[in-house]
Amino acid sequence: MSNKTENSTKETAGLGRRRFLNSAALAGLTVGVAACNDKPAAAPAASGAAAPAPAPAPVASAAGGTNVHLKPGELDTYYGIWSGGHTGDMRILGLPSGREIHRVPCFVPDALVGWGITNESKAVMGTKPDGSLKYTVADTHHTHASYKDGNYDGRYAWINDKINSRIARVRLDYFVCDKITELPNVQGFHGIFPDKADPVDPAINYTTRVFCGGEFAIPLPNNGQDINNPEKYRSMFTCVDAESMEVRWQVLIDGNCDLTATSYDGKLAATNQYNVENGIHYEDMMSAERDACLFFNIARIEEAVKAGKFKTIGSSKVPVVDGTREANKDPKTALTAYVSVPKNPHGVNASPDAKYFICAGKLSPTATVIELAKVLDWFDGKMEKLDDAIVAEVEIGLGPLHTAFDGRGNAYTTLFLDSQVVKWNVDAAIKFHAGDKSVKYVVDRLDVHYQPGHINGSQSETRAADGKILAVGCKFSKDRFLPVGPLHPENEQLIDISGEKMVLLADHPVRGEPHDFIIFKRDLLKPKQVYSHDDFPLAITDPKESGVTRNGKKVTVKITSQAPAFSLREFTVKKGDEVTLILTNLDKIEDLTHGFAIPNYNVNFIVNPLETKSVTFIADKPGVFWAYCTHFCHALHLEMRTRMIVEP
Ligand code: RUQ
Ligand code: CUA
Ligand code: CA
Repeated sequence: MSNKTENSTKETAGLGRRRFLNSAALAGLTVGVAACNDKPAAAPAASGAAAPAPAPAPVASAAGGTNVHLKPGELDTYYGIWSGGHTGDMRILGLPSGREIHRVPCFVPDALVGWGITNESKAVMGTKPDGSLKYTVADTHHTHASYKDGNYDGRYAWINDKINSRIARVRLDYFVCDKITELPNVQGFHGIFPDKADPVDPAINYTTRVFCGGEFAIPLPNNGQDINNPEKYRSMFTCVDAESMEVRWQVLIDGNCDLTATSYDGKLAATNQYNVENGIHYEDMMSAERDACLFFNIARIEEAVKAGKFKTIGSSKVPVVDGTREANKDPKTALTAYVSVPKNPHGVNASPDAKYFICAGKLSPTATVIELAKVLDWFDGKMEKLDDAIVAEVEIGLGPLHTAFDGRGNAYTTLFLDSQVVKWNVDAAIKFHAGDKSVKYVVDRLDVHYQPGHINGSQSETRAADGKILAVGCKFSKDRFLPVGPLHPENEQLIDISGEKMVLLADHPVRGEPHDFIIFKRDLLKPKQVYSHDDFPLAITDPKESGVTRNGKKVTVKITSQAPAFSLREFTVKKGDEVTLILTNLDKIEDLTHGFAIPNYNVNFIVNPLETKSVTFIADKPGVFWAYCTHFCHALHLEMRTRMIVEP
């Protein structure tokens, strides 16, 4: 493998270690992390020029003037949408302050909202035949929002659950999850990215598809056959309809999917692959010197589906087209194109000028710049060698993972092993790669704390990248916060990128493990703060409709809330009844939320202004149960209760 070396003298000192990692990537990875863990964090690691300097004191206001300390009452200028990691939710931050404003439960129950407790949320989450939740764990990694004209349009955001291969959609008007789809025949659903335009119809300049990368290869169908036949294991790339959330089609591939990116013209989607080896064992996945960035020709895939050139797998009705290497040798008809990328790459990111996808090398200290126009040329039969689409492959540092952009031609890549963010100029890297070794493409390096994974800049993944701030998800926080036992928070750091040099602005502890996030201007969202009464089929319009109706053992209880009282002071059911309780909040004032909890019945949920929710439970315990308002709403909040009487 011939990696170009960059020519700055600072870099040369570190090259020995870089080369070592290059040739012995696996060993280097282990050594790198261990070295960092063994040392007191503020002490420079023994890695020559790349040694992290002692942590600088946070700078409140950088050269660019980004002030992270907002005055009381002052609002942030950006929304951040964060993946919640193991909590299976989406977190909403204000930036640059870094304050967490809201959490949107998606995959995992949430006791405040009643997510996983109310009938409406259970219907979104999915239940077993007995009515209990199908899943109660999740692992969210990536979140991205819908586009129009190359910028966020504020309609939706999507988030993945890697454990159970689910994709959730969040409405950005109410900040609620409204749909969850489980992908068929896929394990380890990892990368996710909405398209930004239709590949054929230019009038559709907004998101209509969401692409999902399947990371783990499994026997297809995974029903106990082919367990001992690893050559039969396959991964798939999945397209989900942005509106219906139905799975539109899947592509059977060689190797695996990791992260996902989409082009601004809608023609291409791609996933980086770290396992072109199709390895089942750990070591096998690192045997090849080069893996791939796998491109999908969306228009051709959809033509093939239309023409019936697909199969289905197991009980799934989803059309599956053949994207394997063998079936796609002829560029003129190929659905897929495997551009080679050095050893086990991570992250693939689209530059805001719409020209390039950039893959980070992970086990190779390089970034690979792939020109999209050239990939399209290959599909059109105008370019013979697919790898000629690689316009730069340059050394940037150890363990590169993800890349963000400032809209001024610079890329910012996290270096996991170096615990740094490296700022590099894409055009300069292309010139260097083309042979002009006098070009300095590395602009700046900044130590971060520690081992960064994801990175994203304000508006970075849009045509409107504004180059103001950068957030970095550091996987280890070590000494940066008060110790709280063995589990350390992660450290999300904020960086000012408005000037030539990056300036570290702030540390924020986060619960593990957010992974990915996006940052965009606040005026792109127009959230609604009061529901529309008509949006709820079960809504109660008049408090007079409140009461208990019985149909055999099925009992419906209708209640309304208006501060500071529930419409029913008490209601009576019988032991053994199946009770469905419907609560409409008739308060229509912003910020007037009520809660409803029933002791010993495991019920708690909130109703926001003009919202209706319902719960169903068996009244299996006789007695008196004071159902009460759990959300402080009024001076008489504590008095806001109703007596549920369960007759023996
Ligand atoms: S991955 S640290 Cu799940 Cu987003 Cu790259
Ligand atoms: Cu209603 Cu508290
Ligand atoms: Ca590999």
